Amino acid sequence: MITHVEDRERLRLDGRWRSIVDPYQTGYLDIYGRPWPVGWFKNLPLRPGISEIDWDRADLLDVPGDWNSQDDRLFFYEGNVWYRRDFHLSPASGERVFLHFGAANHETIVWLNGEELGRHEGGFTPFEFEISDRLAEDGENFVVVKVDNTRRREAIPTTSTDWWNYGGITRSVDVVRVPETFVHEYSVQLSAQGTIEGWVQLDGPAAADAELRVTLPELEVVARARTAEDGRAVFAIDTEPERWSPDTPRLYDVEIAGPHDSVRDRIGFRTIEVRGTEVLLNGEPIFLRGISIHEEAPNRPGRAFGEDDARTLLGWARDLGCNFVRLAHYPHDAATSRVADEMGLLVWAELPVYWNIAWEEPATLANAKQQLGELIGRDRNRACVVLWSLSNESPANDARVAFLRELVTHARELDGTRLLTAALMARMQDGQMCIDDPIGEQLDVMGCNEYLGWYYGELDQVAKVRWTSAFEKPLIMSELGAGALQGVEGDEHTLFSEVHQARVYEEQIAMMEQIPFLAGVSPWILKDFRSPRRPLKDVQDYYNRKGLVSERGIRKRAFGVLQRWYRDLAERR
Ligand code: GCB
Repeated sequence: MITHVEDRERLRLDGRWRSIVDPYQTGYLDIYGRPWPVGWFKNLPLRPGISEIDWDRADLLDVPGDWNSQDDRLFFYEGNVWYRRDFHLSPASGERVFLHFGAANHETIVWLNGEELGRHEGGFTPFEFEISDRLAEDGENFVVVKVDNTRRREAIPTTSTDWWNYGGITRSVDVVRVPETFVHEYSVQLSAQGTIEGWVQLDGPAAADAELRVTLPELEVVARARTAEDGRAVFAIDTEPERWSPDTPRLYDVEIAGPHDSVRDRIGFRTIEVRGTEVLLNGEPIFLRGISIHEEAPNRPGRAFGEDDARTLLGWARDLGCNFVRLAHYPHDAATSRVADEMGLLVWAELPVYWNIAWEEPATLANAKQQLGELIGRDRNRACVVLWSLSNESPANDARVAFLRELVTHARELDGTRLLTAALMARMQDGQMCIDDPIGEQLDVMGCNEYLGWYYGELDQVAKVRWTSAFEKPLIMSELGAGALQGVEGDEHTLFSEVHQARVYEEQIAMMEQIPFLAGVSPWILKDFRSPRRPLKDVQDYYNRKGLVSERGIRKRAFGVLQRWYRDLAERR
């Protein structure tokens, strides 16, 4: 995957795409379920049979964007939708061209000029195809994309979740142009020893034995390196950058130049580690004052995308007093971690290995590894990202532990510099909440989701609950909360009232103050979000109401409760 496509010469394909809703896959499969050699991807003129369509008269959908919130008929739709978009670009010698998707949910097949480019499975990570040799000589190209968001047991996520299964091309699409030999991927980070270290991977016919330069103009340093046979070079720069932190989110210009091209990035430098039950940022203990966030748009229905949405959502987190966000339950847009880098918000980034997936299926594990690789590949240069979370509330059985062990190994191979976590569950034992999930052994930081005072436990007893752990490790309380419909005041016994939700927060805060190994918190959740599991009429109406703000961004009482605690903590710790 090309690192940092944002800085490449590119043709944005965002905008209105032709679209056809195809619940029976008529454009793809014949009556016996076999793929048509000549399906809708061929863009043929109208004729009886397979081509009883006219692409030029088809509906329009916005890209990026989920289809559910663009057309009332598609609100609950799960299935196939076709997209088509034309663009003008002729092949040019010495140039390579890639078609890059920020994300499409969930399974995607892409054709260019009627020929299949490839497929991708996974709704939240980027993918791309090289199209250098596939462009039309006259420059008139058409892309056809089939996106299928049908839920499947073996998929990640699996069939049951607590969020909306938004379908479509949900992030930007770019045609990216680079020279024949180009800077394909790179990593630039502060090492534990305090030097800037990294590697650069060139791709192309002149990738071997090539000269590279990594420059940080503000520090007046240049590292030079030569690539090996495989086009890869490692480098180290002995310099003292100012450290990136929530208080000083300092980013440096970094230029990576190969013999034929260069890329510019903005990168922060910090260290992150664990000492006993503490998390250390730049060698100092830090308490993570966080909030969980779903990727739902702040000021309109549907999936969030791009920089503006990220600024609004992360701005609310900042107002709450956060120095940390949990980007639940899947990788969010690349723009979000860039904005978090700028705003100084530490990030927990998460894989959608959620609840009870098909642990025994080799293809499921392979797909989890693939999504993890795509996420790490995209965000490895973001200083804000300090935690990779591998799973949420999965059952502690053997098959799952074996699965997660493999993911842990894979994550450490891909990125040994960040902390690994997972949102676990605790059990009540002898009146205490106890964390002893065996996978805790493999993690650096334990996450824990608990709903004392809401799903279980007496509200006025929550503050008295004590916590133990089988592991001498830091704990992040990765979820806690209660539902409340904004505007319903009620009293502390009125379910779904603001007062009741605020009381749950007060009790929870009193309880958490007593947990000696607590290193952070990310309550559930910043904003009310759509969920098919939440039909309660006139209260939920298909929203999970645990937000601290309503779906329109109006603050509930509990926002103020958490904000006060965070202000207090910021002064104390
Ligand atoms: C959880 C899940 C989260 C749900 C939440 C809830 O434990 O991790 O995805 O939305 O509880 O509201 O029940």
